[in-house]
Amino acid sequence: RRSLETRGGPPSLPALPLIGSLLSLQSNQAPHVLFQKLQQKYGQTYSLMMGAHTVILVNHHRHAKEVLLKKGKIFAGRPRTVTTDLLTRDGKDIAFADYSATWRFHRKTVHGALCMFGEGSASIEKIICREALSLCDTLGESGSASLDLSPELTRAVTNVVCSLCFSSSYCRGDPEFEAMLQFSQGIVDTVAKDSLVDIFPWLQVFPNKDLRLLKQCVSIRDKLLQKKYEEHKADYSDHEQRDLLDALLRAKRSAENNNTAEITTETVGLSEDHLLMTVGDIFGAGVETTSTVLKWAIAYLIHHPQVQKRIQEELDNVVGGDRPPQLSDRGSLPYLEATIREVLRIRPVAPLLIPHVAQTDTSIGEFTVRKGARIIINLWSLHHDEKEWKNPELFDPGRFLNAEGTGLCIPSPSYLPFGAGVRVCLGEALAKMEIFLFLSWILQRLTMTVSPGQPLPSLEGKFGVVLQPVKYKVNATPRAGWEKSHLQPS
Ligand code: HEM
Ligand code: PLO
Repeated sequence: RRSLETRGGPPSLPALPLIGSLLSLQSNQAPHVLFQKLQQKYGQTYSLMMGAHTVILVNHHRHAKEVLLKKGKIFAGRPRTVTTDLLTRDGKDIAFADYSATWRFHRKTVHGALCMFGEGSASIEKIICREALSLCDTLGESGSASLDLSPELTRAVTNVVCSLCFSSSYCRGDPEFEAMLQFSQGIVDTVAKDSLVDIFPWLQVFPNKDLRLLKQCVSIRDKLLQKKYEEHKADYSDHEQRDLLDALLRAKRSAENNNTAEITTETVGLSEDHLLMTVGDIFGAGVETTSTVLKWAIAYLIHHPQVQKRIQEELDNVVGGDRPPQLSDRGSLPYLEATIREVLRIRPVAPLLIPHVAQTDTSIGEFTVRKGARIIINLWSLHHDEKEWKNPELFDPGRFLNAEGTGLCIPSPSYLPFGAGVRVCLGEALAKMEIFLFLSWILQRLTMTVSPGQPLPSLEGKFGVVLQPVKYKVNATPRAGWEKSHLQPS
């Protein structure tokens, strides 16, 4: 009977040919594309060995949902890898921490703090709009010069997450901000090098140069986090919770004073390391993900001026020119919302999510899975599945509109830009608010183009811990009536 239910493990790649293909394809083929192609030979779910670890690749939404939702808790573990251990002091953060009471407690605390911000007087919406105004002013002043949007977009999203985490922000040219740009890119480039699955340490081709760079960048980041931590500790008050770091400090204090209760510093792990690594996660995720989506969105809008024009017409009709867009407009701007969904489909920020680990012996579909197996959900395959998406490489926001073009829909179950289940993205709501507000403010006031003769932005992603676009330059031209910013912050 048993053999009827499960057929043993998934089809397995021979180990040696995989090494060969990984090494030869490394330069011109990103892992998510390679893993998508290997389906043709091995089926939608297959396994391979990476060092001593069994890795199972899931390329279809049915199995992906079984892993993330139906068996979410069984698959809620995370692997330890050389680079993420370096980044997070052996998994003392949220994203790269294994399933545990400590992980659950930190996730809950951060979630609570973010929710509180939504309502408070310094609401997230106000913070984002302040940064959107400053961003639009800077871009509008660029005149006819071509500029790399990346530093300005990054400063805007950094300031949002800085306000949330530390109640601080950066001015243009702030040396601390310039340093942050450097170390964060260094971390994105190197943490990604083993694509989170420990391929290279095993093959011993992990270049020491990269590991050294990662250590350097992590040490600069840690000094910055430590500085913020000391400042907060110095003027902490039980009566006022200014930001996320205060929320974590309060949780730490109450655990320290409450050694009889269930929540003690030992049981939930509220060491200084845990606090630092947790804010480090939110800070890093807050900056790198949102800025990446904005860069992809603008790159696609430049390739598809008719989409940009239709969003601007929608904004003109719904918001007009006398006030800036606000969160309550979100429901009335379906075409903009559909465009955001399409950007998140065609260029998912985390094309392989973060690897999951089976916490017990279990199964995926008819395949048995052993405890400790690493599971990679290939979101790229889900979002580019030809059976689910007609012409998947075509950028078409219309996919997410109903037949009349007046309302939104999710046309396929093969769509999970933020993951799902126990490990679903913790910043989904925040990210959606930011992307909506930044894009609507920009497109109300400015039109993005490239100068005649300049190349269009490349749409080929640079694979890493986030899938980033290659650097490009644009012209930001004020629209009629917006030649000089005339809306002051309220
Ligand atoms: C995890 C996507 C923005 C914080 C994830 C995962 C994905 C994702 C796919 C992994 C889910 C899994 O492993 O199953 C995105 C996208 C974003 C975004 C597409 C922007 C559009 C943010 C922001 C924050 C954030 C702004 C910070 C507030 C996190 C954290 C985790 C996570 C902490 C780890 C959750 C855990 O392991 O328990 N995100 N994210 N993300 N994200 Fe995001
Ligand atoms: C980005 C570089 C920072 O310096 C450190 C950092 C922390 C959290 C990571 C983030 C980096 C990349 C994007 C990640 C995020 C946690 C969740 C998020 C991996 C490495 C995603 C998209 O899964």
